[in-house]
Amino acid sequence: MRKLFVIPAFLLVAMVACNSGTEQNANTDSTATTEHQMDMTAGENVAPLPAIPDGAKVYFKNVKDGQSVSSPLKLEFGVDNMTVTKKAPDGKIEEGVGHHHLLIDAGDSIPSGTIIPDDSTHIHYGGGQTEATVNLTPGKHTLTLQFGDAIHRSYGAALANTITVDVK
Ligand SMILES: [Cu+2]
Repeated sequence: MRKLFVIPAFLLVAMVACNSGTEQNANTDSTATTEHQMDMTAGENVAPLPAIPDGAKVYFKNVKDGQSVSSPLKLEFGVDNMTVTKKAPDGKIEEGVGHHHLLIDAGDSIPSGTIIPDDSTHIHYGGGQTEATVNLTPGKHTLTLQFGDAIHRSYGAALANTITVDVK
């Protein structure tokens, strides 16, 4: 007698490979992680976005809004009341932790709970980096530091900070 094996639907959840670091992003003193991680994009098993601790905020430590800069530009990422970690290999989500993302000319924040895109204008620092060097074309650019959780979900505007720089 023939048996039928049914594959549970939850095993078929779409998975997205995560590229950390891009060709546009030249890291000098910290290496952008090149490992890939599968992120769940759907499913009921995903824990809710952790709460944001009181007083938590992100900011660029070494560049001010409106500043004239040169390229390549080194950026130092600051965060208060949150701990920067590597992205969780097992997707384990903890309160008060996450990693930085840099949005280049890509808006002021990513809506809370949304998976942050991974492309040349949305750079993940899933290795737990707190600084990076980026190449920018001459002219004005907006740079947004966006904090996200272990599975790259945005903490939203509350943990984002945007500056405009003028690249000479
Ligand atoms: Cu990420």
